Amino acid sequence: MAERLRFTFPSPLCTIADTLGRPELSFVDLAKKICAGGARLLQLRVKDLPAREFLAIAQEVRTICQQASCLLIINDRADIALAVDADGVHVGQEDLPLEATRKVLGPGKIIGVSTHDPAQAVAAERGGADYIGFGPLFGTSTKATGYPVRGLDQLREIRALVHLPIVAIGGITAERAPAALAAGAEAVAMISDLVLADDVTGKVRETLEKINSARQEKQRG
Ligand code: TZP
Ligand code: MG
Repeated sequence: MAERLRFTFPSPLCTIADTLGRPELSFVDLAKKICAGGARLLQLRVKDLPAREFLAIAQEVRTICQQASCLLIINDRADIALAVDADGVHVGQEDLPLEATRKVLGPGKIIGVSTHDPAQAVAAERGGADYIGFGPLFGTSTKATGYPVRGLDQLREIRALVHLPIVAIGGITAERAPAALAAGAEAVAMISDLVLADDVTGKVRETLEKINSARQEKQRG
């Protein structure tokens, strides 16, 4: 396989736009609120809608993200990512496999793969993923992953095993984000802590500030 350029996350915060728990919000409004908080990385996660509705939402979110200089990753669907010229796709272990996803998207797009154990992480790296998701890091009620909570020690193990950037996911809050980053994740993905906040924009901003101040404190030693 040809060597790929190393991908780096444009932000340590991977916001996930999923209206789960906020039925009064549209995906487009949610994406606007997230971008207004300074997000530079947004994954659009649309479950349970027909493909053409997902496509229409993705098209609008594409424009919002472009205006905000925010990278757009489409969850699950390589075809939709390609159709709206998103920056990439995030696939799980039950979605189209990595090799087929790369065939659909070509070499120029970012592919992230959800992993839950060392074998999956290594397979994603060998298969040419640009980054991996790892989790569930902490307990979460947002998704029944079928995997036990992994915790910070296993995240450290995965960090030592693969060279790809890692985004930790599952039960991450603004308060817990610095610990996940300190354990070796380059980014943290968050759904409920952001999306269920009364003020989504303020929550994104506050989370970014918490991450930045934890980093500065660490640098000061
Ligand atoms: N994959 C592993 S855990 C999870 C996904 C999609 C849910 C993350 O949601 P939350 O609300 O940030 O725990
Ligand atoms: Mg998926």
